[in-house]
Amino acid sequence: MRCRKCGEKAVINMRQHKLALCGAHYLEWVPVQVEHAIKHYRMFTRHDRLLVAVSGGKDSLSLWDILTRLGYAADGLYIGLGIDGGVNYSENSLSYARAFAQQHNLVLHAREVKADYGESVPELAIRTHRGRYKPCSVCGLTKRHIMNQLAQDGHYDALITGHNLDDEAAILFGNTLSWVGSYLVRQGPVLEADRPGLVRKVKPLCRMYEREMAAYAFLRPIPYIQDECPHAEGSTSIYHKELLNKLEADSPGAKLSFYLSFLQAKSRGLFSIVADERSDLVHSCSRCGQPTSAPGQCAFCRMLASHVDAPDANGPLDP
Ligand code: Q46
Ligand code: ZN
Ligand code: ZN
Repeated sequence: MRCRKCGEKAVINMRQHKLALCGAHYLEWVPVQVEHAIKHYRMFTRHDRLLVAVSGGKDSLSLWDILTRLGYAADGLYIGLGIDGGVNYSENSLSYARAFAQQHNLVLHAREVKADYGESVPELAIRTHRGRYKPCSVCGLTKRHIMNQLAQDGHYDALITGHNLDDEAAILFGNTLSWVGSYLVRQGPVLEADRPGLVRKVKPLCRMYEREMAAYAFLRPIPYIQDECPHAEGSTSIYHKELLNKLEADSPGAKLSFYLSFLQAKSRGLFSIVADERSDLVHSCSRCGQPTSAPGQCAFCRMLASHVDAPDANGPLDP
């Protein structure tokens, strides 16, 4: 297989794009694709201050790298969850994020859930009975809360996450299986700050396959934590990713078309009734001021204060 641009030996063949490229041309091609998504979905401009949520993994560090290469002003935010899992997961992931920031002379805000709230994510999950063995629901709630708070306090124009196409297609697949309209209507490359206290959220990698991001990190090269979070094992979203990979293997481009067709249907008004219903759901948490869909405290503050299970009223199925 030869590079389409220069005829050298190709290092990646993207059947979904009918495109094979050598290492040098691939490293040029990826930022062009990301820039295209940023412009197409009107995500942000070079005048905006951006905050990238970095986990130490390949997607978020590659995204930070690409934004920096493209000339965007992006600081990083790392959230220490206090997850060990026998592989020192949180500590190791922080050291990859720190090393990247240092190497590129970038600002990294590092927050520790335990230092800020007295308990790590696994400890919160056990105390609040929201997942003794799987702290993912507590984790998602906590990360959303801290990311939004820090982006607001730091006056950032947008919060950037490294969700790739595989993540987005799996979330969409899960949301479609249960047909939760309010989740579907809020899923997309841009989540506008349409409620007081909510920071704009964007996903510039939403059209990039996970495999493409792994190849980018490998070729740059960007050292990143190879271990998955130990709690990811056996999760529904991984199962959905596997199903979609089978579909993709038989029908290259199926994941991309599943996601893009959804966005197209949404832009044509498929979920407009659900969107109208949500416009009434505007409340501010009485404790932290962040938006919530019910009067009183938000799901995060209720979780901190109580031992009782509380439904997450804050957002879509988004890890
Ligand atoms: S970090 Fe947190 Fe994920 Fe680990 S505990 Fe679950 S949600 S799996 S993206
Ligand atoms: Zn080439
Ligand atoms: Zn609150």
